[in-house]
Amino acid sequence: MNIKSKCIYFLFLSLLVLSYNLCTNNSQIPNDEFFKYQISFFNDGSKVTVPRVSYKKSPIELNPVEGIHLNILPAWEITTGSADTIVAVMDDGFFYSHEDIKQNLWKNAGETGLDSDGNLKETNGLDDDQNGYVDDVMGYDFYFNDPDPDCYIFEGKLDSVIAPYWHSIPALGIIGARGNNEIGVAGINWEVSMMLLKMMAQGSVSIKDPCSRVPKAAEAIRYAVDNSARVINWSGFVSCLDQEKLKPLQDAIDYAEEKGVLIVTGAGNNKENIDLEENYTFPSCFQNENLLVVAEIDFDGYLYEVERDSKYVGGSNFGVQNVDIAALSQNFTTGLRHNHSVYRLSGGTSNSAPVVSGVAALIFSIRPDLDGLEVKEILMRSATRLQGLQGKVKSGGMVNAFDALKLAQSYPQNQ
Ligand SMILES: [Ca+2]
Ligand SMILES: [Ca+2]
Ligand SMILES: [Ca+2]
Ligand SMILES: [Ca+2]
Repeated sequence: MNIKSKCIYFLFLSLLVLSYNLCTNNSQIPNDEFFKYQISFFNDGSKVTVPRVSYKKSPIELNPVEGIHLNILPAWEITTGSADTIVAVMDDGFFYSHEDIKQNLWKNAGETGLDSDGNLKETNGLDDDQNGYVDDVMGYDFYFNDPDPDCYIFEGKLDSVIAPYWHSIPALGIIGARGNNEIGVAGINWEVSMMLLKMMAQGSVSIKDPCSRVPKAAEAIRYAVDNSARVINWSGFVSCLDQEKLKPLQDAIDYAEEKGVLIVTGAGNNKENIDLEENYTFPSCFQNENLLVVAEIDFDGYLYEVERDSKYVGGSNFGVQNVDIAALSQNFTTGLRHNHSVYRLSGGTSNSAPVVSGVAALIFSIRPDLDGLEVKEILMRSATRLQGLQGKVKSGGMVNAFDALKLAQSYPQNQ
């Protein structure tokens, strides 16, 4: 883009924001540096150029169809989230010192402060809140069975030789990068409490027995439920099809369902119909009412497909029985590069699921009396129906933050 077209582009963006302000008297445009690139959250159907990453010139032109966005600006008129809402994030490990994430992390109140000997509860080697886990102040590392849900996927960290793992970083930013703090991006929730549950659902390490992850995932879900999470985002799966070995996971999801905890998962990226038994993936294909399975759409409103000239093959999974709703996955959000906080364009159903988790958390921030099944119903009913999703996902629609919050406001009170 030359200087002139850059100027026109930024002038256009300023006008877009200004005209939106004038039309709605809106004061909720966040001041975050890269909000202008977050067109998955809000756009007016104009072509925009977005960098793929924040640290070098790598523009990509995105051409959204009008109306294909999260519709977040009017939603932020109603709420920008609350630190009282706990969202558990299950993933492979966390770069929790990211500059735009660290402010919105859950702190276990029972493991903070001083114990009776004057030692810090978070490092005293004791299970101060007697929840079964020692020093679990920000969540837990179920993979290595320690309280630090770090982003290293090999035991002993080996910081100097092993790059930290990045998979969870966009999910955290989409759900809850701190908004309106002048740095980075705005999460769907400007404030929220994200609980970090490391369980290595997927990743670059080959595992001899994929079912070995099942008990860790089950334990993570039970931890989230027992420690007051309202939503669990699991942008992953277990590559296990053995029903007997899957039983602990099924039991844990049943337990979450009993307690009204919503579990949001990505549909997967194999461009397959996961209603067919040969394509089943878990947990997405369990039949629990508290599971919300998310497909990925492109800016044209159709299921995402990898470009035909790409060397990769793939696209969003679908299935009118097992996939519930869709969301844009190409979000400009938090990233990680050599232990540094960066920002980048995300993709894949791992990054459409947290969009739905983020909106669920917004709903809980104004309606903490609802349970996860009711919030799922609100998300399904308020989804924007799209022609490209008919016969592909159960709701036939993509998540719409403003419509979801409007419906949540009028949803009957629980007695
Ligand atoms: Ca504890
Ligand atoms: Ca402790
Ligand atoms: Ca650890
Ligand atoms: Ca920010």
